[in-house]
Amino acid sequence: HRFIRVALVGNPNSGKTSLFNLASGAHEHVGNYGGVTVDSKIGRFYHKDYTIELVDLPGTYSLSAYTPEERYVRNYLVKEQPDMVINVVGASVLERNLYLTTELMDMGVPMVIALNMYDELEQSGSTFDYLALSRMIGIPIVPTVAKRGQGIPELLDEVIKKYEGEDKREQARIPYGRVLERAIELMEREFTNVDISWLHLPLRYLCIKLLEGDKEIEEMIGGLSKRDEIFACRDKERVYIEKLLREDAESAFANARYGFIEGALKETLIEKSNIHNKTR
Ligand code: BGO
Repeated sequence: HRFIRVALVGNPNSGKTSLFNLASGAHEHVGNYGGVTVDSKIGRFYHKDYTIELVDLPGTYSLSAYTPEERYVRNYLVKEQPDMVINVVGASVLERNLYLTTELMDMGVPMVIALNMYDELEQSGSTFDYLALSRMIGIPIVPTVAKRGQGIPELLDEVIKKYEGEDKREQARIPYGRVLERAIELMEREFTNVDISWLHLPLRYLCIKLLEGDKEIEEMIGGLSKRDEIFACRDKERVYIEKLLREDAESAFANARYGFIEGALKETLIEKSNIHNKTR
């Protein structure tokens, strides 16, 4: 009998609470994971031969360190290292919801996407080739209607499959474009021979966040002996990015994420109002 620790991450109103209640509802144990201003529920239940511990994290639009919710979710993922994340994505507001997905991808957390409110998507008359998106990003996507419990067993099956390594795909990297990729690469070089394994974060993520000016990540690496060189490179690259792209680094990364989402949806989502245009 195996034990899988799963964290639910998603925007407010994506249906996380419904999914949590339906999945863990009538079962064993509901407790609290302590937090000062925000906290999260824990449920434990069985699925097939597994005990699944599900943590419902606070709803959040992003994983920057601006709001208590954002900080809490990011710290939870870094410190608690759940075996798997279920990213709950509201199907009717895909573009906005997928922003968080791109941040989770940067963090390199293993995840499965619950494409929730699938009923609303179907009713809207739009068609979404979510399997094509899944192939594009290398992440399983399972349609769910959380408030009715639909799709939840299939979602948990995917969690187990991924946990057991049956899904051999690598999660895709968000491509940030020539200018930002070059800055990331130069930052990564600054970390040559620097041990960052204790941070439990991918180097690429660290470099992206430093370039974005993330204060929490900056503090995390403040004790490194090479900190001065790293920060000097960061400062230089931020100026360079702003000069070339005519926007600050933080906006440049955010816009590149939205650009990736827009491109991915252009190929996979036909909204009803657009069907006429696209099929001609
Ligand atoms: C109300 N499909 C549809 N159509 N709705 C869903 C689904 C789904 O798959 N899943 C959840 N909802 P939360 P967060 C409500 O509460 O789980 C609905 O914030 C209402 N309430 O029922 O709370 C769900 O935890 C009165 O809707 O999300 C809920 O992520 C009128 O989406 C809402 C209409 O779900 C948010 C809706 C008194």
